[in-house]
Amino acid sequence: MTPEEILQGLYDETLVGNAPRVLELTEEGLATGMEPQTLLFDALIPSLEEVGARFERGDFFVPEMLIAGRAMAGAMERLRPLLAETGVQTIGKFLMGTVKGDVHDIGKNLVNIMLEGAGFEVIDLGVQVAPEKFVSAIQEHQPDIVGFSAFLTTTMPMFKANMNALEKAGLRDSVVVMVGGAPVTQEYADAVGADGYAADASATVKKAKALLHEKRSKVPA
Ligand code: B12
Repeated sequence: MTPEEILQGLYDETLVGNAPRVLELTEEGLATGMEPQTLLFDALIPSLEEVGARFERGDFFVPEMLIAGRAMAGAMERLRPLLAETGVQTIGKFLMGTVKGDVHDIGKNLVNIMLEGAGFEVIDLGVQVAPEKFVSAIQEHQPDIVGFSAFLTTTMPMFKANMNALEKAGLRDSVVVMVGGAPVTQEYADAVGADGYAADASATVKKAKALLHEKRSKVPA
């Protein structure tokens, strides 16, 4: 198969949620020397975008979304070590979780992989993370940055709930807060008082590094 055929196949088979075939095509792409990033950004992610568009139009329902998501996640597990392959030293600690009420984790997992690739130590709390769980994990792990991921307009308000919980626990000044997820915007991030927002995984890495630099250059009072 040509690289174009592999990308088209990955796109089509992710769309219909054919997980075994998606994994086979991922293997085949890698075996022919294609970059893991190419498989991800030129086929897998565009396919999930199309899944979302079809769901919005009413052509797809939750089960279709679920099997497409699973097919994508299977390929991502295969690509994870390749994307995260790095010789660099740990540059900072990043605590990440999807907010309470929300089970979307593909975007979050991708961000984690890219952060690991850039040298961050990532602690992933998973999905449906309640404010008090973020608080106790921050106390336990003392991360430089905490990230809240939300994919629904109905769960985005959890950002504010999390921020309030951090304030109450006296942790707000000790940790940098980043927010993200499909419906999140810079305006929304500003409105809840987050320190940073990024629209995708590579922008997250850039922003996280910049915020870390800023944090470390601040002289403690
Ligand atoms: C797959 C999927 C599902 C799967 C999730 C599987 C999983 N394990 O994640 C399942 C089937 C479970 C699901 C369920 C639902 N879903 Co859904 N889902 C999607 C879909 C198709 C893809 C999401 C995805 O993974 N994209 C791929 C990643 C790579 O995308 P990404 O957003 O670009 O992620 C990047 C950024 O957001 C950013 N980022 C992410 N997290 C973070 C965190 C930080 C700190 C930072 C800085 C950056 C960052 O970096 C990521 C990587 O580049 C989207 C449609 C879409 N296009 O977003 C709908 C979508 C998010 N779902 C939607 C809905 C409505 C639902 C349901 C309510 C449906 C229902 N009626 O039950 C339920 C809710 C369940 C719940 N309580 O959470 C809507 C949300 C609408 C809204 N505005 O609120 C969407 C937008 C579909 C649509 N177009 O209507 N869903």
